[in-house]
Order: sequence, then structure tokens, then C-alpha cells
Amino acid sequence: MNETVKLELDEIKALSLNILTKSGFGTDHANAIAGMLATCQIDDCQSHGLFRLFMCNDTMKAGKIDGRVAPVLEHSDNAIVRVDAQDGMSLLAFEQALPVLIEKTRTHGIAAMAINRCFHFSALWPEVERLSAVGLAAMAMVPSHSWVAPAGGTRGSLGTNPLAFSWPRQGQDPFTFDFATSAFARGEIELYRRAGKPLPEGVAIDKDGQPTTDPQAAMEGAMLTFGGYKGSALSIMIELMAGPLIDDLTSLESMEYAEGAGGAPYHGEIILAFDPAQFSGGRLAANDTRAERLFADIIGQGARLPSQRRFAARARNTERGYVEIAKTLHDDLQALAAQV
Ligand code: NDP
Ligand code: PYC
Repeated sequence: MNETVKLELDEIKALSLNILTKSGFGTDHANAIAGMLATCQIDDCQSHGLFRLFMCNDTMKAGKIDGRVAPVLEHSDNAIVRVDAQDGMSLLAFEQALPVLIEKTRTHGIAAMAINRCFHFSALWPEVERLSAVGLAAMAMVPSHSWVAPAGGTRGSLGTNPLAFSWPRQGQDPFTFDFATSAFARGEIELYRRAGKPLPEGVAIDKDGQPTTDPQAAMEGAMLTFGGYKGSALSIMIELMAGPLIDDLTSLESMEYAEGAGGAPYHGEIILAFDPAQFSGGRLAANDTRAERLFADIIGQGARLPSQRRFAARARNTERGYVEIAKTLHDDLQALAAQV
């Protein structure tokens, strides 16, 4: 980041609420979205923090989202919690279904939340960390739009499809990772374009199928998966698990549904939760110790665990009471606030 602006922690939410309510989101949705954006920004997650206010506003302008609708939670006797976002943003549906997911996981040892018919713009780690915060292990995945070519392909079929995982640790930050199965998240490419910086090699191809480092050409062409055919297979799994498995759209179908309009993709999300107390054969403490031995061995070599940068940013920003964002982003957000 070049020139930056300081924002106090309560200003992050206030700025978000101002833009979201003026864009047309009702209070409950605006609060759920602003809470997510603040959580991400405090952890210096630039691609899915305040920057995503543009996508939220674009989603509203595209005209298909309902910014005020209440999600509908389905009753079930099994371990599946299904919540219909009813064409709203995903986050309020997640909030409403979370207590039921926790209760079902404690009852059955394993449970899943399926969110249907939602617009989705956000990072997944804040959701899986809500589960590890209460002692559960969790995974989450979503499709997006078909911006990503499968390994060996030449055009977008797959989404940027993030996969997140969080493992609870006694008295410490959880072990969490959360990343797109594309080499770069779409949001990251947008940030490169805004900064006028070239992409690294191996991230994208242009519309003629040729490798490109130009962010604009990448957005007009196709992005690539990370790890070649391995990332491609994981991405296909996410399409299936958070698409046909839960009776919702794939990234290809989400792109078709958008009919060329901007904004967030429209599809489903799946969140899986596991209760270590029930899986560990009555040896929870001993198994926790074994997991900690693995973490210690990794850190002991000088390697870092995923999310350590984020946890350090959270500690630093919380202690000093402000975050720093790019001045260009701040200027553009002020302009958006004035224009909506
Ligand atoms: P990044 O590549 O920035 O980071 C991925 C993960 O890897 C993080 O947990 C990160 O930890 C960790 N990591 C990075 N460097 C190292 C390292 N050297 N050693 C160990 N761990 C490391 O993620 P992406 O850009 O792919 O995704 C960013 C966000 O975008 C995610 O939160 C994702 O959910 C979101 N997203 C959302 C989509 C949607 O449709 N809703 C679609 C695609 C992405 P740390 O943060 O500490 O650096
Ligand atoms: O960064 O790839 C991305 C993304 C897609 C939808 C929300 N974020």
C-alpha cells in the first residue's frame, strides 16, 4: 500500500453501515454485512474487507437481490440445517442458522449447514472461526462465478471456490486456513488492477487462451487454479458439494443467472462441523496434545501456520485501535457514500 488513511475501529462499521443502508440493505442485513467487513478489515484482509462494499452496492444495483428479506430456517430431525436466504445476502442466514448447527453438531458429532439461494461476497474464515471458538472443527466452501479455467482448459467453467478450515486450540488462536482454489482470488486481481500492478506469471490467461500478467486481460480471459490439476479437482469438488449436493447452483449457472450484471455471485454454501469430543474416543486431551505436537514441529522449523499474519494484524490493530487502508480506497468509498 502506498499512501494510507487511518480508520478507528468503530469507523469501519459506521462507514459500512452508511453505504449499505443508503444502497438499500435493511438494518439486519446491513449489520450482518458490516460486522463481516469490520472483522476482515481488522485482520488486514484487504480483498474481502471494506473493498467489498463496491460489490455489495453493485449487487443491489443489479436488481436481483432482496436487501430486506428474512432468511427461513427449515426444521429437521437429522444433522442437516437448511436455511433459505430467499435471494438475500448469505450472512444473515448464516447468523440465524449457526446456533442450530452448533446444537446439532453436539448431538450427532457431525452436522452440516446448507445455505440456499444466497448472494455471496465474503471471506469464509470468520464463519469457520465461529465454530472453532466453541470447540468444534469446521470446513466451509462456496462456488462463485465461472471465471476460472479447469486444468488443461481455455475458458472459465469453475468459480474461485474458496475452501476454509478451522481447528480449535486450547488457549490459543485456532489453526485456520481459507483460500481460493484459483491461484488468486478475483478480489486480489481487482486490487492489482486498481494498483496498476502486473500479476505474477501462472495466474491467468487472456481471452485467446494465452498466459497474461495484465489484470484487466485476466478478468476478460480466465483465471487459473492453484496447483494445476490438483486445485482444479478441489475446485470441482466444491462445485459439487456446495452446488448439486445441496440443490443449488454451480458457478456456471450463477454466471448465467447474473445475465451480465455485476455484483456478487448467487448460489449456495455448505458448512460442515465436527465435535472433537465425540470423534476422539474419549481421549480429547491426549489427541489435542498430539495435534499441538504437530503444530510445534511445523513452527519449530521456522515455517509459519496459515492465519498467523492475520492474527498478528488483529492483535496489532485491536491494541492500537485503528486500521490503515489505502488512501485511494478511502477516497473511492467516500465518493460511493456521497453518490448512493
Ligand atoms: P491468500 O492467498 O491470501 O491466503 C490463503 C491462506 O493461506 C490464508 O489462511 C493465509 O494466512 C495462508 N498463507 C499465506 N501465506 C502463507 C505462508 N507463507 N505460510 C502459511 N500460510 C500462508 O487467500 P486468497 O487470496 O486465495 O483468498 C482470500 C480470501 O478471499 C479468503 O478469505 C476467501 O474466503 C475469500 N474468497 C471468497 C470468495 C467467495 O466467493 N466468497 C471467492 C474467493 C475467495 P494469512 O491470512 O495469515 O496470510
Ligand atoms: O475474490 O474471488 C473472489 C470473490 C468472488 C466472490 C467474492 N469474492
